[in-house]
Amino acid sequence: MILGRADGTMVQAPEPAVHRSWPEDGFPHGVYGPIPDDLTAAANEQLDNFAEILRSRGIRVDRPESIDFSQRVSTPDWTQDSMFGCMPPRDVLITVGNEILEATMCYRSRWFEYLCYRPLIDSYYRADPDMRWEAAPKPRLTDASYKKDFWPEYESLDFAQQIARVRANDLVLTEAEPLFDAADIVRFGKDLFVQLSMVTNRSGVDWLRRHFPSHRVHAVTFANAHPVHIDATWVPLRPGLVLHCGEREAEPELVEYFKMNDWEIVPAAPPTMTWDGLPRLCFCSPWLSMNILSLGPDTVCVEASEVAQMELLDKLGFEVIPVPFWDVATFGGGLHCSTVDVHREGTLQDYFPRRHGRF
Ligand code: ABU
Repeated sequence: MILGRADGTMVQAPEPAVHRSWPEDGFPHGVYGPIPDDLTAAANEQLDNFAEILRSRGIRVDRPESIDFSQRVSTPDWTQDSMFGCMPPRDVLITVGNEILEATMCYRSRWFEYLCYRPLIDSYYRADPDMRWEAAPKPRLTDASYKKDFWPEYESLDFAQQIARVRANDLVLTEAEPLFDAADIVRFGKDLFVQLSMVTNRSGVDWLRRHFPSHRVHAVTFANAHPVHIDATWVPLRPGLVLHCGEREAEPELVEYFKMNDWEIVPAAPPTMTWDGLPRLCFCSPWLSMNILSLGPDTVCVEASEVAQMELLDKLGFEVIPVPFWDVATFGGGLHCSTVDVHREGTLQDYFPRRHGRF
């Protein structure tokens, strides 16, 4: 596994893809800078503890290299006043079979984040002659990639209007070029489900479809007004069992596809964490409670205070490993977000022999 680091993470400088505003914590919109040291130290402590838990299970844990995320970065097309960090490697990298793919990303602050992982990827590539190392086309991220004045207009809509926009994928990204975050992809063997979101557009899904011709690549949406990554919404637990954030309704056609292929859809337990209780400068939701890391078909790592989630998984027959992790949320996610599984045992399976509608 690769496990991220909190060091040097920034509240990033303003950019068109994202709107950040935490006036009560000293970061009103437009203000950027390093996340305070006390938050970074607390997150690193939990990350290091998680690394030890994984190692105690015989898992090799590799860590990325932090770089100076406070630096201004530019391409011939734009200049961005800061980078972000390297805590959620899941956003940047995905392993499919013997391939590691670097995602396009769509934040200018994250355009260069792949550099943190290059030493690791290079070492895997040299060690394994069968490994495929791929990078999706680096996007230009000119203003043409973003809808102008999207955020104030979108925030003025009510929930129903926002969900209509989500379902139509009429969000901040245009279709000027393929864009996706790796964490919007969830793997169910031969089927890859890709969430259309604030960070993934239809062109990105189309690129993935052409890139993985041996897989079935499906674009999906959920009733989440701020969709960013699928891994706290639709989470495979083991063959035939998927965990669903019931608050974020799935498309009926997706539900039917799973049911007709004999999958059980289990609603996740309500989070113990509340919106008010989230750590400072956190841009994730309490649904990180279901952002679990599966170590195999019988074993899952779950945030240690998410008692209801742990009980649910215990009842479903899993060995549950509690891992304290809420301090990491500020840095971009939970147990799944913070990791990339580089190597797993097993072979490619087709879990969906029956077709349905567009699936
Ligand atoms: N990858 C983080 C997802 C967080 C959320 O959906 O609430």
